[in-house]
Amino acid sequence: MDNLLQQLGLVPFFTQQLEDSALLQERVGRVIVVQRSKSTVVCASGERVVDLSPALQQADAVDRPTVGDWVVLDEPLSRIEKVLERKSLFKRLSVGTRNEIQPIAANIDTLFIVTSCNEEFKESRLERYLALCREAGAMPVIVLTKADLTEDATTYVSRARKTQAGVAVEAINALDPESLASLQAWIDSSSTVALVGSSGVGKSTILNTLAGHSLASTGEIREDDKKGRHTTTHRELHILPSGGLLVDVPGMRELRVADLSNSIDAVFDDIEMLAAKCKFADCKHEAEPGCAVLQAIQEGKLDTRRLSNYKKLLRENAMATATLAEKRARERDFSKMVKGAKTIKQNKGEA
Ligand SMILES: Nc1nc2c(ncn2[C@@H]2O[C@H](COP(=O)(O)OP(=O)(O)O)[C@@H](O)[C@H]2O)c(=O)[nH]1
Ligand SMILES: [Mg+2]
Ligand SMILES: [Zn+2]
Repeated sequence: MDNLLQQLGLVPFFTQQLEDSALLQERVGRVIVVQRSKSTVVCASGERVVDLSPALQQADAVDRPTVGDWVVLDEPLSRIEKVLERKSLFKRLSVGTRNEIQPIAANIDTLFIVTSCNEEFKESRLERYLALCREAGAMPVIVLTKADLTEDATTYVSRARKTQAGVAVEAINALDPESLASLQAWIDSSSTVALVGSSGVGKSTILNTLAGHSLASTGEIREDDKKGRHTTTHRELHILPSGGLLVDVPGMRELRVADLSNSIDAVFDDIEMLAAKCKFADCKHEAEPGCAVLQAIQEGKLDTRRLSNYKKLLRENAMATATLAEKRARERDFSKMVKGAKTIKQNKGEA
């Protein structure tokens, strides 16, 4: 197997999906950038900017290639013919009214959920990311940047640890290579890590410090206008000199959830465990008698904020999931109608 493909994280999970191993020599590659209809793919022979096959152009957003995907190109190496089955996929419900699942990064082993040791830190946002990470099938690490700018990084660490039982938390100074050694432990030679988090928390700085030189531009964000200054405009997969791959995912204002009630339950398994002890099986933990969850709040064992965020995520998820299901049903009906119309036309033609 080509060394470059190995460096890009090609593992048997993907090669096993190829009917013909000869494809490996030239037509298999990994998507490192997606911009509108063009994708940049690295193959054994190098980097190419390619289009999508007509079938992929028509496919649902979630089935189209995204950064991190392994793909098979056509013979002239000018377009993507096939997206190989993904090991994991970080995704969200699209912003706006289209209500489609939007893929963010594919085949991610570890997700660095980046936040800062300052007022930017919000448990509720971390819990949302953790549910999305669990759904993606990646391993979460909460990375607390700007630990050098505060006296009490340990307070932030213990707050972060409470967002999910057993979750890994690292406090760092993203500008200091020595401080990043703790992160290096999570990046082995064929693994892919995605950096997510709000704008300005230090994602690009982490990438640059790990790379040893500037790969992505970094900068202060302007607080005075909502536009901010988006220093990273696109998602890109980078090979680190020490091995391993890193995707810098620019700050996303909205991370809408859909189709992930099981993952939400898993992140909040402390609440789930308490709920099993409620008197009523369908307890909503609002004001019911014998509610073990409310009792835990009274006893100071559970945070009101955590319970309301749990309910909020479940509500948002249920609404989005219903909207998606409706949309899928409408699309099915429409395609049935189109097929029906075609059959009528054909029958008439034959008569
Ligand atoms: N002192 C300090 N500054 C940091 C740290 N991480 C990021 N910064 C600074 O915060 C600003 C935003 O960082 P950037 O990497 O562009 O954030 P991004 O939007 O998440 O990619 C830059 O000026 C960085 O130098 C840190 O751990 N310590
Ligand atoms: Mg950036
Ligand atoms: Zn209850």
